[in-house]
Amino acid sequence: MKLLSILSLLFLANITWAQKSMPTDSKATTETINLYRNLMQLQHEKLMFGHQDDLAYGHTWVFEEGRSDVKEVCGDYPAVYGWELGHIELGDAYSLDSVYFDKIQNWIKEVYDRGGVNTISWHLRNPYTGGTAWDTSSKQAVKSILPGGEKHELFCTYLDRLATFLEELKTDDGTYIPVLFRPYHEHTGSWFWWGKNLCTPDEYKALWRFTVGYLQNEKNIHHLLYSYSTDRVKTVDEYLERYPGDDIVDILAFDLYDRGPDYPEALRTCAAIVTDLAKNRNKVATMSETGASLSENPEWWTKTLLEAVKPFDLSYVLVWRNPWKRADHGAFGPYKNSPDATDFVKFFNDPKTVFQKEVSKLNLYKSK
Ligand code: BMA
Repeated sequence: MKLLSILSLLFLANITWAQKSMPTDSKATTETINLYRNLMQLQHEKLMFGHQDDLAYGHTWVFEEGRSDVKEVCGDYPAVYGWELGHIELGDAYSLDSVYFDKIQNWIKEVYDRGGVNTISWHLRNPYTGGTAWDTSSKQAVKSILPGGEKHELFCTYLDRLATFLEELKTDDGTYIPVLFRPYHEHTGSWFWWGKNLCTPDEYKALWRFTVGYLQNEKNIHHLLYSYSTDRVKTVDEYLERYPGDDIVDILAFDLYDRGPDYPEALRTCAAIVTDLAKNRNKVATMSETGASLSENPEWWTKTLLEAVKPFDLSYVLVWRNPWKRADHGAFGPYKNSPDATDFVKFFNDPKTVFQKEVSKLNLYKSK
């Protein structure tokens, strides 16, 4: 009885605390503040499920209104949706994954209307070399786009185009739709031009600070929650080495793919680091990208992923895309009759996980 009352007091304290928290942008819109507070609260109880490009295409289809591989397996859409803006900086009509940006805007609105959560990643081209996000041929890229650098003006045009896309994320009555923005991710590795061996910690932090300042002050954008997202790390120091600051980051995140037997342990290490930091710094914690070879591991959803993350207060886990172009890579989500489909239904039915129908009832954009 005593233990129960202590637990309920702790639970109430979490709710009160969460509902008083503020995102870092002092001009954040009401819906953005509400989303932040509700994410803060929900992470103590539930785990939302997310899927990249879920509404855009799937294992064997592309651009079919209403379709979703996840829904075809478990009867419900995800709660969280990842969208990718690579090539928006070029002024192109569609992304590096061949998805039209105006369609992405419509899906973001649809998700918002249903009470789901949208998150945006950005594999932007290398402004220094003109190559892809994976062009790591020069260590000058980040330095060159900071104020005073030779590519600074070009980089500002990239941010201008990004800002135009974000500015258009409005409902019919003009309410801005909050999104979780996750730029310059996996920077603890060195496969993107903003990665660890390609710039100094100070340059990386300056890139973040310039980006946030530009979007907020020059572009007047105040419907973003900023997500700092490393790749696999082993220590708190490694996680924080390039952290741009509590004053501009709302969400502490990590990406971690299952590439072998050390995955559950690595996942527990990352989840412990990120959730502890989030608790102490009053932030939201997420697993912003994951995925596995599901044909080799058909019970991955419950036996590996859920088992490892269950003890931690993570807001969501998002699995990467189910590409329709076979050459890209395998599907990281389930699809109809996929080898992991039965296990995914168990994952869906677990009381811990949250999908679209449940998230709709939570009113994440309303004040509690
Ligand atoms: C990667 C892969 C690529 C894709 C990129 C951006 O992880 O899925 O095929 O172009 O993300 O979405």
